[in-house]
Amino acid sequence: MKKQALISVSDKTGIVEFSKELVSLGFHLLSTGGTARLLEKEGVEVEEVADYTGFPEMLDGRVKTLHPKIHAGILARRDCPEHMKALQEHGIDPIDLVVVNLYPFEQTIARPDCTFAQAIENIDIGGPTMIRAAAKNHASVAVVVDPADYSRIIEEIRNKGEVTAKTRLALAKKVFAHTARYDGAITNYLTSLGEDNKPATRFPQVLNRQWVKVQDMRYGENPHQQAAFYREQQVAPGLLAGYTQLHGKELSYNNIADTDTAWDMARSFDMPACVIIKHANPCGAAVGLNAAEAYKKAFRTDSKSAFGGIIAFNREVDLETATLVSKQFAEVVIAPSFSEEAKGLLEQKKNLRLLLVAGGHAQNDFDMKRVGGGLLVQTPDTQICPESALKVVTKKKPTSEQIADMMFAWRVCRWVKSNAIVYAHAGMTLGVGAGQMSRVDSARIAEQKAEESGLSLAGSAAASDAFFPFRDGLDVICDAGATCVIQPGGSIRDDEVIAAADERGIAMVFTGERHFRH
Ligand code: 93A
Repeated sequence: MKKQALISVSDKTGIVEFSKELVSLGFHLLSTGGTARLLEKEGVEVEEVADYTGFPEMLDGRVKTLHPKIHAGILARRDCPEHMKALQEHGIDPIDLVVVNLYPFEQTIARPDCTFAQAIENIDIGGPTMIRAAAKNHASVAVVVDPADYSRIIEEIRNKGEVTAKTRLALAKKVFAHTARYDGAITNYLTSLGEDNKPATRFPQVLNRQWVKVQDMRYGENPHQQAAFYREQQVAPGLLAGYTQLHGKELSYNNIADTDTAWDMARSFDMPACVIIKHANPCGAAVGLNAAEAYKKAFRTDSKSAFGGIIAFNREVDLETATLVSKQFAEVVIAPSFSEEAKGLLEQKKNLRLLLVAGGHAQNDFDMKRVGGGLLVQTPDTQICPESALKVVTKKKPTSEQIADMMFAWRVCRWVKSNAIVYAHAGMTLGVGAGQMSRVDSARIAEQKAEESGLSLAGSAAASDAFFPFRDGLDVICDAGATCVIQPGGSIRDDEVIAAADERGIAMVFTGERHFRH
């Protein structure tokens, strides 16, 4: 008996060539309306499912393949005499290969003008039913949902006479991931709709996501924890998970976490920038005329802490930059490109990991944070107030140089764990106070850091990620020598803090936006 393949695809990429190969390998093809018409037009011999079942496609195509002659042909156990006898009794031929891809539900709902009715009509019923049946019966049936697998299938049939058991099982796993994702997308969509059936919230009632494992890790945040890294099915250019590793040993859990911050922070600057991250906080960040200058300034902030850091650039790493970087011990260098010479030089360092990542400003749609038995979900903190939105609240007006310093400090401050105080001047951090329970302590630590590095805070700008609840934090900053301060404002004691700034003779601006980071 001829081997039989059922072909029913919405995405018709590569299907004609694939079908021709199947015919040449001796397959009899069954196919649904649109697919059959295309194949016939291209001269491929095919039998319509409707002719085979003796039952027409009906209900505008809602019922095409939902017929026992199809499903029994897929599901029958070839090693079970009763099953095979039942097929014979009912005139059913086994189906050995199922080639299906589904109605494009995700693409349909992604269209801004998509109506509820269009979305519903694009919920595929027959397709998932067939591929689930075929995947269940992978002992005998091969099922292909991804056009990228066509050539491999042809190769196997040609060389081994069949799709091997190993491949059939792999394909079956792909099917259940595929249908789970498909149903997940339907759930996300439906449970995001309002009473009028129009999209009402970006946070669906039931949140479905599919994560694909990139790698198991040797351990997690600590050696006694187990860990793995997952990414989304499609990673937008610019996001960390799309990285390519050019050199070095496997990335650790902490490497990936810190590199994510380093890269996101570096690419948030327009000018050539360098960021050095340690334990999720920048210990130095700077902009400059080029990558080398930015690195020199960033490293200068806190060269002690930079030891073992993660270094990110938003511009190509050239030989000059690589030469400077190679003098320090770093865990990771990430950049949108490396010159050949720079790569050659850095590759001599056995323990340094070099990561290449596409430039771009894509953002995650959601930030997620696990809590006991739950998940906190929010949109990422991508907002940064423009200079035009600054509100000067003191008698003293900032100079244009002070505004530039404050804007830089503010941009850095967004990436520092709260409570965050950042001193900066001339496109370079001078002191970073991170992760303290008291804002005053963060201000003191930032000052201490600057002192240890021999950097003067006289005439610097200071940024505070949230408002000053009292004047004490501001006093520490003034005592340190800063002459301008940028902060959100919004405290019930703003008046007291503004009066303190006036008393100390500094300029202060409010951003109206807060940047807690935990
Ligand atoms: O409307 S359906 O849910 N009912 C079915 O019985 C059925 N059988 C196959 N959708 C059905 N399909 C889908 O039709 C396939 O999953 C495929 O996406 C599409 C191919 O249709 P055509 O060959 O007419 O282009």
